[in-house]
Amino acid sequence: MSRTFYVTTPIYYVNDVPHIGHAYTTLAADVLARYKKMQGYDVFFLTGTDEHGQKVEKAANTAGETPLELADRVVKRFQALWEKLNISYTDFIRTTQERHKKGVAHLFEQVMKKGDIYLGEYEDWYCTPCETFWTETQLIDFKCPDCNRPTEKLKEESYFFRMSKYQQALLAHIEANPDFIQPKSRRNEILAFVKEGLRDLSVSRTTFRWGIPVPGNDDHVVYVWFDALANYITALGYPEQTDKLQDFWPANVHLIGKDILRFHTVYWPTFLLSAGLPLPEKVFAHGWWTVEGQKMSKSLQNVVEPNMLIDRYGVDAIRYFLMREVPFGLDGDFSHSALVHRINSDLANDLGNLLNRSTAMINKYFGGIVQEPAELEDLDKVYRAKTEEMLRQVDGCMDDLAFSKALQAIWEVISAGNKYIDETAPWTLAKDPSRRERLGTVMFCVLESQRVVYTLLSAFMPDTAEKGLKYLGCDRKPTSDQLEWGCLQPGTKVTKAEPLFPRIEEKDDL
Ligand code: ME8
Repeated sequence: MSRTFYVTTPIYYVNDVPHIGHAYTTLAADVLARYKKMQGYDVFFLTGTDEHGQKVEKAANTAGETPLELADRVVKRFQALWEKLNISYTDFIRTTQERHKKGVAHLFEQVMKKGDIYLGEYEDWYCTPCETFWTETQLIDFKCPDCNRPTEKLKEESYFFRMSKYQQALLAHIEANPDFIQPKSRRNEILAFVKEGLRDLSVSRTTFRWGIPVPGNDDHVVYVWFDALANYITALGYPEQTDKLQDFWPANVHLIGKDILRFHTVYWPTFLLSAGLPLPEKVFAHGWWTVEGQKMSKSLQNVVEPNMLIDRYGVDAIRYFLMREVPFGLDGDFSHSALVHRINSDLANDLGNLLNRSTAMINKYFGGIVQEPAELEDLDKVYRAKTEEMLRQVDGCMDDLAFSKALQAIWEVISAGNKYIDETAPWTLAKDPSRRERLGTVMFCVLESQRVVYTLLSAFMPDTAEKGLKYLGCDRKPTSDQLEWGCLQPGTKVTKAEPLFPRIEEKDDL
């Protein structure tokens, strides 16, 4: 039986067009999905859009469209961006799809049957951008404690979910599963929140219509977060006991931004506990991107538009930068100078140069043909060991979702490659006919190490990896059995590489 791996992104609201923050989460999921696929896992990678709720209804009114027209239009923007960013998702769920609506209604009924949903009345402060109710004591100057925007007092009849009933069970689960919420700082934050006690949660609305009707009471629509979170199972066919649901639920990891941690680690698990479904294995909350030191916001007009970046710098430069620049889990800053610096130093200089000089040399010395290596000398052995050690390191990093650290480990081997060439000085060996076998061995080592590097990089930079491997004469789809030293076949024809990443002059970039 094959091993399965299920990774999800948040489903994005359609009242906003995609920006670099959305691209970040989806890209991280893609890198993980590609890595796991390469490792032989049967991967299900889910993304999609969150199309119900007051926020979307309001945005549609402002735009003079129906909510569905707005959603249809914006969804295309998301899907086009994911294509451009080379995102290999398995399924794209929209919460307005029948399959989803049916699943949400069923989940709601299940929780109701359990006696965990009751009708009551709500009077509290509501933050529309966050779609969240707050008590008066939670407000800060009557503003939302999460986003600092004004709240309004709402009174409505509402269905409530007995979240309080699951406080102890959730606490026990978090305590028994140290990896359930990551990183650790986020886990501590949620532990403290749950320990303070959980209030019952309003899970329906009557003040607007744009949502899934509550089963048996059309005056209410299901609360948008109850609706949205269920996407992780409705996409697998829930409530039908499909093979997909059996194979992939519980998810291995929900990737989210830190802004929606509580929804994923308190609301969602308690809904699942009530419905008698297993909890996801891990919820990982990454940090927040600012832009040139400032919060990204429409009013500041500093929203970083990924399409424009990809057109300007190329998709893999952006993929590399986002994964490399900031340790996953921490906040980070996006700046053009940092991006240009990474492209020039890591991609053009380190990665590109190594490929250029080594493929040029083998063409010059051996007509591009890989030679049978002789016995390895100490320098070669150290280089080989470093390459093999990188494989172990990257594997550990990917388990921890430490993408930046994984790339760092790969770049150490790339730097070691450039140093290896300097130390073995193939141009000197080439002058001495008696050292021809040694020269062939040196060439073998530097090409073989890069073959392993590009195979690993296929998770991060799929197009670049494909190009690199092609130059190296390997055009098989990267799989884990190629993640070892010694796969490069003597006799392989290596092509002299064109620069993979041209250098960018800072002044060109204004
Ligand atoms: O919250 N830095 O959707 P959303 C990093 N529909 N990541 C960012 C970011 C930034 N500056 N801005 C946004 C919703 N993100 C709900 C989710 S899931 C069942 C429902 C990313 O469109 C990050 O992943 O507001 C964050 O969690 C997500 O976009 C919020 O997207």
